[in-house]
Amino acid sequence: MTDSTVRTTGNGGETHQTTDADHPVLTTNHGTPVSDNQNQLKAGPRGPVLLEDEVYREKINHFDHERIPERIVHARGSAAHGYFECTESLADITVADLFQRKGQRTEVFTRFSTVAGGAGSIDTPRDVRGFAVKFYTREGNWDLVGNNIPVFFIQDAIKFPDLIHAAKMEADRGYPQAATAHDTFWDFISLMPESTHMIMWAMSDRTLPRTFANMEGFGVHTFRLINQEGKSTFVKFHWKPKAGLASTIWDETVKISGADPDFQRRDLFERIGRGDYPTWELGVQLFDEAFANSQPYDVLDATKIIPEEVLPVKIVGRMVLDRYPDNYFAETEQAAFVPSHVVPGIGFSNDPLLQGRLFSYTDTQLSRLGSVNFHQLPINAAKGRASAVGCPFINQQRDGHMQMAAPKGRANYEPNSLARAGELGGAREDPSKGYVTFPSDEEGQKRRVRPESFADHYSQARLFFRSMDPAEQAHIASALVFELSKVSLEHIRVAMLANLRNVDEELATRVADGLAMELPPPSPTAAPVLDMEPSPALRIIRGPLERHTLEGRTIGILIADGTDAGELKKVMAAVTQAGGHSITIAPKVGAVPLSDGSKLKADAQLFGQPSVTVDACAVILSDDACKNLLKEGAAVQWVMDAFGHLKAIGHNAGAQPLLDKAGVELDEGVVDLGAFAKAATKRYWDREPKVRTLA
Ligand code: HDE
Repeated sequence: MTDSTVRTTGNGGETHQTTDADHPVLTTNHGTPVSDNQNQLKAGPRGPVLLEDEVYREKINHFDHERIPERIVHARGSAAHGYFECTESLADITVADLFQRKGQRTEVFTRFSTVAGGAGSIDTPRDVRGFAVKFYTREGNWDLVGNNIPVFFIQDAIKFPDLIHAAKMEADRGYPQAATAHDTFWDFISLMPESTHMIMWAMSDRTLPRTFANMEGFGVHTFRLINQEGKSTFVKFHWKPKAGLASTIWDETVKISGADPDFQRRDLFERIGRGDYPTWELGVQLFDEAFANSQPYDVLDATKIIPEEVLPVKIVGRMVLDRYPDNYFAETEQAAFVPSHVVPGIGFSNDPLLQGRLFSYTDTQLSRLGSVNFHQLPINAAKGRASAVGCPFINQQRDGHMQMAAPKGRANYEPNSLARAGELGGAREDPSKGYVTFPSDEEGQKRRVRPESFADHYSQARLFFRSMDPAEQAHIASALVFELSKVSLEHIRVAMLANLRNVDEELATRVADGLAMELPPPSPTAAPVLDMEPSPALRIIRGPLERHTLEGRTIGILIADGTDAGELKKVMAAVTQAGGHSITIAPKVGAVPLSDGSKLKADAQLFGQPSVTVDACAVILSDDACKNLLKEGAAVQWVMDAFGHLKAIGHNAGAQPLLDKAGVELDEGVVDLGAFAKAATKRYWDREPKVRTLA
């Protein structure tokens, strides 16, 4: 090849130059160098295409097969690499390698997801979020495949296909995508009272997380930790976000979906790019049989929590996500999380939902990834031990579709004695280091039954609702009104109101009022409904994880021609000093002439960066620019939404007419620029009753 080649494109003989020194030679998948990547092989310039064109056929053939089946649930996801660091040894409780030494680090890959929508759906529907962590420990991979909500809809895995069919788009019409506000979902829920506790969470602000970094994560089920002596301790896992819990307001969420369907994925990518690494503490609730037996619910029932006030969460580590994947498909899409993948020192409880999951995930990978060798894909491969054959796993399993390894020797069976003859003998079991299942005593008749201890479906739903801040209670009631208003079959709404009466009379009344319906008699309950002690730890608003800070937050600054350069500089400096990240937003991005004659390249354009995409808003305008923007609906809406979404608004005098036109009323959160950085650290929940009627 020469250094510089003139290539012929298909555009009527137009040519372009490339320097080959900058690029390696393009090849086919079997390594043959390619001479022309612009034209198919033809019989004559205007003649038919020839079948022998391997370069074209291979390229299109590969393209035609680029997609694999998306996940049946949790199809829409985003992920990042990072590490887990043990901050408190659990060596007395478990032999799990990653918990042995304070300061010990273990690589992780963590994927966040929505549940119901397809892979191309929006990031911000009202939905539960998946929170799946793959720990590449030295003793094998441990997948802690949890959610951002500590309970689940159903108690027994046999109902999972029904739940998901009911939640996903309706079978005949193919909609709605990524939304539970439709007949079939609420039909199923109304007939499954065990889902009521989860419904309280699903209708709360928990299903509208601001970003992935602002979510809690939960292992949901009760697991076991097993120590050197073989003693088992029950455990529930919790991830506590360092950035604090934060959610969006429904109207804001809907607008984010239109403005940026990839809002949370983009945030994860950009956050990591800025070095603002999403971080969580890992907490454990540890307990024994005696504690379990003393509670008024069953710890094997995944529709129940153990309130933190009853059993505190002990922090034992932290997870930092500091590297975005190089390739979405190879890593995020091909990552296979399998809850049955545990390591020595971690075991399962008899939770029937967990037990059902232990079968499902490997099964689904076989249809999604298409091979029993999915564990060999780099993202799924264990990293802990380097074995004699150069891979981190070693056994006598062989062959299969897409086998990547070429194990040496004849020892594809065990036991064998080939090592005695100097040949490779392969690996052997090790009773002292190998995984040992906790030998729990089990007895009973084989029957398809639900235990009596799973019968109470309402006490914890009530506990959750009554633990909420009044603003959160209003959001739950309003979400129920919204969702049930989209239910077209009247009897389903009635059934839901009947269930809600068992949760809380006031909630049921508020929802019935919002629907303009009569309250039906309460539905029958299988067990008495208890008034449990409220758990304020469950709150987001005014709760223990609500953080008033600019750290990890994005501040939007609306500017236009003639914006005061000094004022802008001061606001940006104050935001940076407080640990925040600011972006300038202008009607035209290329060059904004400022008051001092300088020109600024704005970070974003007004139409493309509505105020829903930022956490707080500053408006710095010259008198003339403000006058022009009064005629620009996008600018008026920018400010109106900032106010309606309870955000801080900092402004200079020049911006006042725009605020007036947007209906901004003076309150604690509407401040001059000097007070803005402090005001921007929170939302103004007390403003809410002034800007919208809630149920
Ligand atoms: Fe899943 N779930 N699930 N699930 N789940 C899947 O596995 C399933 C459940 C969760 O980022 C699937 O690889 C059954 C609870 C997450 O790739 C599938 C039951 C919790 C993810 C599956 C449940 C979860 C999945 C689909 C009832 C919270 C995404 C694709 C017993 C503790 C992981 C796949 C990722 C994915 C089955 C219930 C969390 C079909 C049968 C409870 C975070 O195997």
